Amino acid sequence: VDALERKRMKSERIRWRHARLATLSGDSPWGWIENGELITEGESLAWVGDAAQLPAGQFDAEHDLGGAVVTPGLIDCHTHLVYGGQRAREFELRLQGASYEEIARAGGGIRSTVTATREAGEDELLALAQRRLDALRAEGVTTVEIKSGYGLSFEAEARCLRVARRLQGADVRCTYLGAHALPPEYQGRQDDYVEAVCDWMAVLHAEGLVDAVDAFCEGIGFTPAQTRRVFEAAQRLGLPIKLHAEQLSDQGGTELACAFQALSCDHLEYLSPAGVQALAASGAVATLLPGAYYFLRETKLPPVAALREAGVPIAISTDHNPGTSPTLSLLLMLNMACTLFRLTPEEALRGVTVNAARALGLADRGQLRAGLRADFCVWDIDHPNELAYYFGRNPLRQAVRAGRIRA
Ligand code: DI6
Ligand code: FE
Repeated sequence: VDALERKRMKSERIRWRHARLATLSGDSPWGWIENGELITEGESLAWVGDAAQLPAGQFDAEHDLGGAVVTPGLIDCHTHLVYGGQRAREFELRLQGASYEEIARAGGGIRSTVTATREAGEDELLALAQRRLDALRAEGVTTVEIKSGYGLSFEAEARCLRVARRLQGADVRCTYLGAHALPPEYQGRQDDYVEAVCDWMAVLHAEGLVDAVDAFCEGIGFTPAQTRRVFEAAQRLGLPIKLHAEQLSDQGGTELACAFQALSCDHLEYLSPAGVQALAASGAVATLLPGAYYFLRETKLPPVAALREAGVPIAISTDHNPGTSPTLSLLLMLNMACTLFRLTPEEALRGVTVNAARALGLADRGQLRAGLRADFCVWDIDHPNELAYYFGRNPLRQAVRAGRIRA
């Protein structure tokens, strides 16, 4: 595409008519517009509204959506998409009674994926991750967050982040999760490893590979004091933070993260009332991960009613990873968020659009509204509640990313 053609595409005005819009904007249920239309201008939404109010003007093209339901493009705001190998054997061991933590302490778990990831070349990791991303994309994901954390050396973390940056077909936000587990070469030297994680962070950031910083604050992960050091390093670099918090126990990680203006705290099964209040006061998003809850056969539910009561925005994500959530279906997570966590279908959809955008600090997407990016999905359904109703069925007709119909 030459420069002139690019310029033409940038300003192309396209009318998308005969749509039923779940804008998720405003206060009405679903932000619903029954006789809706969209106008895109290049990569952005120029107008969204009722067909009766369509502004006059010329269009470069028109698409008739035939009354289909349109939602914002889906956002998977917490994944670990780049890694080598898989852990089906560990799943078998857990089915025979071993716990996730026992396996981790015995040197399996995250560490076994670290070994497989270090052995894989960059192009091999890219091919594996691209296939996983394509599966997410097939259900309407237009933006995805991807964490490092299976390299755990400077070189291997950099390789995983480079792979994330090279992926095609969705907007990728890269999160540095060096503090995911202790690599074997640092055995017995946790604090030295945390120092290394902070040193690497500055270099990786200088190379343009980091959009946010995360840590695993847990008995089998890092202590609140160590997590604080990671956050301080992020803060010095001006990087936003997120946290794997209160997944297996209440460590007070949420309160700590909120003191650093975290974008989100994720998992939260063991979140205390004080943690709920910290989230509410700071405005951080609570990201719930029903896939990990299900796959670990957890019984302790995150405090959804308290979060709702306190007005904490709730996001939903796959947490795709080989150990605790090997799913590649964000739509399945909508269903599980309702059946397991008792979210409403509307809350679940907000969790993978407007609130997921907020969990990534992205103000330019997540709703259908003039001025935002033209990322949207066209679904073969009659009502948006069907997105959470089906499981194992994909009603996506087409996805539009930055104004372009995706291949
Ligand atoms: N919590 C999780 O559920 C994943 N990471 C984390 O900190 C699991 C990672 C794995 O088991 O490979
Ligand atoms: Fe995770």
